[in-house]
Amino acid sequence: MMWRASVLTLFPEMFPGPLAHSLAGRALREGRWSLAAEDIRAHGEGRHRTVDDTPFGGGAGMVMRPDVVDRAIAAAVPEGDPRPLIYLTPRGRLLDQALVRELAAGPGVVLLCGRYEGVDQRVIEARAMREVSIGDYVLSGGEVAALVLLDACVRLLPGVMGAAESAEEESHAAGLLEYPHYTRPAEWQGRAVPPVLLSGHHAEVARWRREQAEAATRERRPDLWNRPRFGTRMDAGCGPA
Ligand code: 9D3
Repeated sequence: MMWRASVLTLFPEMFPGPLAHSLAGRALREGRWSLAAEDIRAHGEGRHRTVDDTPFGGGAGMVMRPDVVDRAIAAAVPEGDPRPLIYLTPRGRLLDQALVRELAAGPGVVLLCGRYEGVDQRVIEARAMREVSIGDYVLSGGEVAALVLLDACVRLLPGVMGAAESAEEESHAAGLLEYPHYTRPAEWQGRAVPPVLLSGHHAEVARWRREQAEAATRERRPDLWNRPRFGTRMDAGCGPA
């Protein structure tokens, strides 16, 4: 079956947005995945279609009502739908490539985008939502985070990327930053390409790239560098003490 994404949002016009202009957009037109955006406001209360109210206990901002969010979910998701329901929130677990792979391997996703201060906790619990954040910075709502999650998942779907790139993904993305890239011209504004890349010595090129990747990871991402990596025999006690 096709991988299916449903997005619950107050801004359905934000979808597919930038995804229409990339690999994901071509795959969407080719029917390799589907996208449905459900307008939460269509399920709002009263003549003004109210979706939010003031927080119990006081404090700044507004909270999305559980009854409104629940009706939007009920309208978008039939009983027994196997897709995980994911609430994009700064309180969630960090999105990483392992979670992306897990979601891409499943039947699809239902994404709830919050606005204001967020969604009433009771509907999060009642609907057993998984809570996901895309990083430690403040966005104005969940929509851009939903677009990030979808882009990351869709490029892993069968037939979306070339087989070569997919294989690359499997072997290479194992915890190192990439080496730097160069193309023509060989000299530009007085800057030469590293000579080893023009040498034709494939083994030396491979060694230089690995060294560059390791140096960049050590300097820029000590969190990745100090994480146990497979294929380095770190696990066999060959790493730093
Ligand atoms: C005033 C306190 N804010 C917490 C830092 C509240 C708040 C900030 C931002 C409440 C909601 C939001 C909107 N953000 C998202 O909906 C969001 C998000 C994010 O801001 N950063 C990283 N990942 C995500 S996923 C959804």
